[in-house]
Amino acid sequence: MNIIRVIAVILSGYVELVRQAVACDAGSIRDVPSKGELNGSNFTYPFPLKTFKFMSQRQKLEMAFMDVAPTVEPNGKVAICLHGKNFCAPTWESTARQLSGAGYRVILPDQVGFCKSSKPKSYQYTLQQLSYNTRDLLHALGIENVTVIGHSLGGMTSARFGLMFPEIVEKLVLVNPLGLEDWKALGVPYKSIDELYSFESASNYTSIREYEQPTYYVGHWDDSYDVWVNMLVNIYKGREASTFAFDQALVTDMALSAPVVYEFGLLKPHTLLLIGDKDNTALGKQWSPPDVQAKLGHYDVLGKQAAAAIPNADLIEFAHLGHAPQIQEPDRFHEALLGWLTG
Ligand SMILES: *[C@@H]1O[C@H](CO)[C@@H](O)[C@H](O)[C@H]1NC(C)=O
Ligand SMILES: *[C@@H]1O[C@H](CO)[C@@H](O)[C@H](O)[C@H]1NC(C)=O
Ligand SMILES: *[C@@H]1O[C@H](CO)[C@@H](O)[C@H](O)[C@H]1NC(C)=O
Ligand SMILES: CC(=O)N[C@H]1CO[C@H](CO)[C@@H](O)[C@@H]1O
Repeated sequence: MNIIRVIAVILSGYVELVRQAVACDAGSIRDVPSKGELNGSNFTYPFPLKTFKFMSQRQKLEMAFMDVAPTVEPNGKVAICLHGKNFCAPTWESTARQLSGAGYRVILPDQVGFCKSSKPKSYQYTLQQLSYNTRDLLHALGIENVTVIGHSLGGMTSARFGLMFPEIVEKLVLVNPLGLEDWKALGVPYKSIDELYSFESASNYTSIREYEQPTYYVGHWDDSYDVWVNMLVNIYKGREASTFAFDQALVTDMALSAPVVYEFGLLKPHTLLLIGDKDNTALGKQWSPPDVQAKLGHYDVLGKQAAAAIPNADLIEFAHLGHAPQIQEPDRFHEALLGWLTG
């Protein structure tokens, strides 16, 4: 009897070891506090927070993410929302509430180098690497099929994700994505990573607001936008300030160097472009000569071009909105998004 018990204990120990080895290989997930400082950000996250720990480029990294359960009868679908360069996962809060209220499970990650995720001292940022990290997070959560919703740089990453993993993308939604044009081919001068780093290091409330007001919000400013600027300033001034600025410089270089626009014809998923037409965002516009600036960031034209180039795409335009329609007019934005997803 005792022998059997001993064997059972040994066996269960062995099973646990194997389970841990498998879990470690696929990355591991743990709960972390939603409040307080994590990897250089002290922003309070609106839903329970977890991290996904995994190996990438010979480093142990952690991606912070929120996993929001449906608040009604589940529809069996999962949506993942990818934030832009100047936002973090919490900026999707109201969208996540809408989606979970429609039966979706919603995954909201912070990408590596951003927000509450690891800030590597060096990392080869590529849209493909960010897509792999995102796909591995979904694997670790046992999620097989997703609706991918990406804004700005997150939209550019989503397009790459859709090109790489069409078999797991049920639908693709690009909200004022970056990468609808190839900035360097249009004449944006090259900036070294050191120059980009100095530029990033100088970020403060004023510089971020001055950048966002004309591009994101068509010249208008509402006090409610401050929360997202302060979330970012907090990281630029936080414990990981210089590493964050360096990571952001690498990220800018990544987006400038790795166009997706030439591959739009290869995108397989059913795609929705949600475009604020007054957006004039273009990477490198600030340091380009006036004749180049004049060519860049015409989202009223770029949205239509992308919709024509992507084989199975629908386009919804907001004639009077800028780069962040989900922030500027959440009700109209969510009506359009949910209408398309469920329609
Ligand atoms: C986060 O940090 C900022 C500036 O360092 C501070 O003003 C703010 O109160 C902090 N917030 C929290 C929730 O700790
Ligand atoms: C996942 O999405 C793909 C692409 O839309 C679809 O072909 C496939 O049937 C879906 N798989 C499951 C298990 O829902
Ligand atoms: C904020 O940054 C801008 C541009 O980097 C700089 O000109 C300005 O002096 C800074 N303001 C403060 C209050 O630090
Ligand atoms: C790279 C890095 O510093 N990651 C840290 C992120 O935060 C978690 C939780 O505090 C730490 O365990 C990681 O080391």
